Amino acid sequence: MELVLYSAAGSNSSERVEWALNYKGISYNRVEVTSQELQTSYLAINPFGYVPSLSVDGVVLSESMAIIEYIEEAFDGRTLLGNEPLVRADVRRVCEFVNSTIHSPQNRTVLRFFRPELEEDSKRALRGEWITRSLDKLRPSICLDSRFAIGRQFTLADIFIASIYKKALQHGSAPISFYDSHLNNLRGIERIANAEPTRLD
Ligand SMILES: N[C@@H](CCC(=O)N[C@@H](CS)C(=O)NCC(=O)O)C(=O)O
Repeated sequence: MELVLYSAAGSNSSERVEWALNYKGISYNRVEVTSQELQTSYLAINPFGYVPSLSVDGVVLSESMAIIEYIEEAFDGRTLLGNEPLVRADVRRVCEFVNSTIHSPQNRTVLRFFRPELEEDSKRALRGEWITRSLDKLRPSICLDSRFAIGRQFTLADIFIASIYKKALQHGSAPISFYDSHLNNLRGIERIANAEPTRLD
């Protein structure tokens, strides 16, 4: 099976998929898509104009959550969703919150549409503030049973949370000790740390 991941430096949604693929030990070719290509030639691959996309023997999948669900179903190995239905639902709850509620409104294209008047610095500050406020809401319902976000094992919830927290830091937000600890715990586990895509921080 030939996998090609269309990704972009600094893309939060792509980082989730890369981290999952690396953790599961699935090999793929990574294609870097430039900002210009996103709006031109790449539209033939993904008409949404967003990365990531994953080509599986020429069939293109898009939307990070759908891609990761596919990886989960199509490849054997360690689950990233958990084993129990209730745990899986909880992992999906966190991923959905991060993907839809936290990530989408601070997406560059969304902000450009709704707040075209903002300077780049103001946009960054706003994006960071939105992420940290939302992470505050998430905090009481995660890491209750272990240092992992949900349950007692590493899941997609950890990947989604750690990636969006790093994005807030990249936007210049102040560190949050709870999320620093969560990230450092993940980085303290070799298999997880080795799977983390190249760090921009
Ligand atoms: N819901 C989509 C979001 C994808 C998305 O927002 N991708 C961003 C990078 S993280 C992108 O391609 N942005 C293109 C742009 O801003 O022009 C997913 O989960 O894959």
